[in-house]
Amino acid sequence: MKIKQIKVFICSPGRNFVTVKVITDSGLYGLGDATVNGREMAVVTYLEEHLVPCLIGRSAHDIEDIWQYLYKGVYWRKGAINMAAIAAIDMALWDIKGKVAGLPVYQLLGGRSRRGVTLYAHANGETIETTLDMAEEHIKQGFKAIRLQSAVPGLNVTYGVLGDKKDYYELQGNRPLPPEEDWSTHKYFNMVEDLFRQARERFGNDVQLLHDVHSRLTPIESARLGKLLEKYNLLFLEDASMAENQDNYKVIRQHTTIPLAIGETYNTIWDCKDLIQNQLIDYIRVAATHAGGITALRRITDFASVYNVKTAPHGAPDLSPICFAAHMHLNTWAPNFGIQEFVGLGNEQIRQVFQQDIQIKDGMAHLSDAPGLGIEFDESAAKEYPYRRSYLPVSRLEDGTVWNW
Ligand code: EZ4
Ligand code: CO
Repeated sequence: MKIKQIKVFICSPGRNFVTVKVITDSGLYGLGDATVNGREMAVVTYLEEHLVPCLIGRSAHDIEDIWQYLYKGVYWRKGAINMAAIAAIDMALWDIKGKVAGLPVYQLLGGRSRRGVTLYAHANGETIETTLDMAEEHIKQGFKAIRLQSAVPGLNVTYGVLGDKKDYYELQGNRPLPPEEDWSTHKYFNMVEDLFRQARERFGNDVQLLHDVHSRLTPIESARLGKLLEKYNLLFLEDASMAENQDNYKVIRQHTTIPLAIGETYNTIWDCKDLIQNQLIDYIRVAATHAGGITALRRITDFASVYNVKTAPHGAPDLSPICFAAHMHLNTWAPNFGIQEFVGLGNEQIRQVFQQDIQIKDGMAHLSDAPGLGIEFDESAAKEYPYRRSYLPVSRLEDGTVWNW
């Protein structure tokens, strides 16, 4: 079964997605997600100009060989654009293999390890009270784990919070240039403990709580935050600090037992190797789209299991439903799965373009037994939503210094 054609699509059903369709001479095809938020066209060009010509005529069954060929063969290893392109091809090939076998991909990985996939929902608001009102809605719907993000008083916009202007990065409006947002660590510390204290007062101890720092703190500041929040019993603290230097997490670990999670921007196992093998983190959050597909995530997952690190795949809206499907198969299989981030199954336009049968019940997600990844992509619906250039925000300290967004 040979690869006959590879199509690359970019569409914007509310936000931009890059989708790859690998078509074989048997007529079977597979789908993959190659979206890199804010840099979409770089991946489209990279695929069309550099990867696709090398793949026509190869056996669609050689998933591992194709992965190695694209990874080792490029010489310029790693990188967000390169790894997203490899990831999309890889997902599509797993999709094809599942369709040939007549089995969902999780069966090819080793079968089911659990009844369903536990999700955590997002609650965010302009005040602590409205954040907790949203959390209460999720709890009523059956969610057992909630990420809390609340606006920092005195800052123009806060990461993860839908501001007055509704200009939240998740929506991707008309953004000819990156918007800019303020950051103040001092003001953040004045808010964040109250958020979790009030959450525990209101909801008690059963619900699992999470928080995303979005890399705004230095390691010693993260350590201080970890100590402050230990008594509120978080499932994990996400992206407490940047970890290009993986030793940063040693500083945090020396001071606090708060569980730590990181990895949504990572592209390969090498970005998290030290963090995992030194047991400096508790959850690895790599995404199939950004870290090299199902083949790469399976490898990272097995490596992490040796060191008691669980998986908690990134689940933001800029990962397409194809990536979510890939995560669902990995999560259903992985013996060391932890939790899946979840922001809903997309708006009406997204569900028109990407069709899949995933059931959400009592805070868990369940796959159908459709073969492959179990997702369809409607090419003509996608054409109705043309690409629009859009950027993630840039962060600055109050004196104008560029900071981590
Ligand atoms: O900011 O996916 O946990 N989720 C996140 C995300 C990221 C976006 C960046 O494209 O941190 O919201
Ligand atoms: Co995050």
